[in-house]
Amino acid sequence: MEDIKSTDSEIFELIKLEEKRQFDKIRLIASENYVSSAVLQATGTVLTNKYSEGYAGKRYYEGQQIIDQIECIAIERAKNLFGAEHVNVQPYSGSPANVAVYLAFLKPGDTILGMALPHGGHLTHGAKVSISGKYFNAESYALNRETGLIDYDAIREQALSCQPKMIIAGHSAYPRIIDFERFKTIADECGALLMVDMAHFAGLVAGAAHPSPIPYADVVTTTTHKSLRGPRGAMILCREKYAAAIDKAVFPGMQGGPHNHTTAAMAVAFKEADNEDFKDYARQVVENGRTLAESMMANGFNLITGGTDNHLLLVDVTSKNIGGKPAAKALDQAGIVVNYNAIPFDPRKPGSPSGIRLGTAAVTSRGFRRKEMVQVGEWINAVISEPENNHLIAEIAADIASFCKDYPPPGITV
Ligand code: DSN
Repeated sequence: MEDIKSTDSEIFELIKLEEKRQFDKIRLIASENYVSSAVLQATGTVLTNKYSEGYAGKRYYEGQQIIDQIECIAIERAKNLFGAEHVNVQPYSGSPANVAVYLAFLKPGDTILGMALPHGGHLTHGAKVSISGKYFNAESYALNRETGLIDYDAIREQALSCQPKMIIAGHSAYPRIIDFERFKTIADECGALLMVDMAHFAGLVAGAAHPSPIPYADVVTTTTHKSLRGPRGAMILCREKYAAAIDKAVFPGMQGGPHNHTTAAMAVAFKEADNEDFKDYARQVVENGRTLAESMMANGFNLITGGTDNHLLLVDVTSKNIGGKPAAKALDQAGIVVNYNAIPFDPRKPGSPSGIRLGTAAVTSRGFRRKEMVQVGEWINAVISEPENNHLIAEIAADIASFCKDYPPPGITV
């Protein structure tokens, strides 16, 4: 960092402060993680200097002797890790990856059916404010009002009635495992393609701690930076018969030159994910989710669906006489970083919803296990029970900063 320091001390200081924030706080945002130093190093290389529109062996600029090799390695590693027939590693992130899939298979005005945003779906699964809701006839499915679970019978009925061209499974805030086979049966019955967005749980799939959608879905998208613990980026995995359509949709359909430094960092992350240590990590992420759920419920919190099967928990905090937003703000002050989140059928507005979302991918990367997760649950309860007790919050923040010193995360040496 010496060169940043001398060229731009202002940005240098801010990077150091963010590094310290990530070290000192308990990061429970379900989509975040800590990447390794190796992944960080790959993102900060001269690969950022190169333009490479096209694909290996078919580029529109010369000088691709090295980039072609890097992209091919990333693709082969992703194919092996997930058992996919074809992979495109060029999408800049999850939203462009999803839109590229729509571009490959849909025409404006076609019907798509995805999980409703307030029920845990992603913006790009058909939310009206997103391009997916503006350019397509986006229908959305709700969760079961009583259980908070996906209601496959209701989705089947809705799909048979609205005849979507594509059904989207996957989520940003659903704490349970999805029955991909059931989704495929529904899609086949109404003649739809099945897309699975596995961004949140891709690391669990890679680590064999979650069922894989690959055998069932026509196409799978994922970011690479959540539970998969790679750089900010995304990929699309599909059957060979869709390879040409997907590649054409990503480039030239959606994007220009791929971010080669990101592609290299992805390759490094896929190598890191392809071993027994990563399997242990993925299992521990799920185990930590279960422990945190138990600890939260023992402290009187209401968990949507009554628990978790993956890395995330959705907690209705209103029984503690607080909304999701003030709860998240108080937790942040205390050194526990979460996001406020709508719960299914939330009676409150999205800007001030009933819930908070918690995730265990990042804290598991820094070595938290059962004892630590129980302690985290206790701290969350203490803060949410007295969100205006500034003295208590300052005390907990100091305890957390001291506690975190014993759990140095990957990629940070403070
Ligand atoms: N923003 C991500 C999340 O937090 O789930 C989804 O893209």
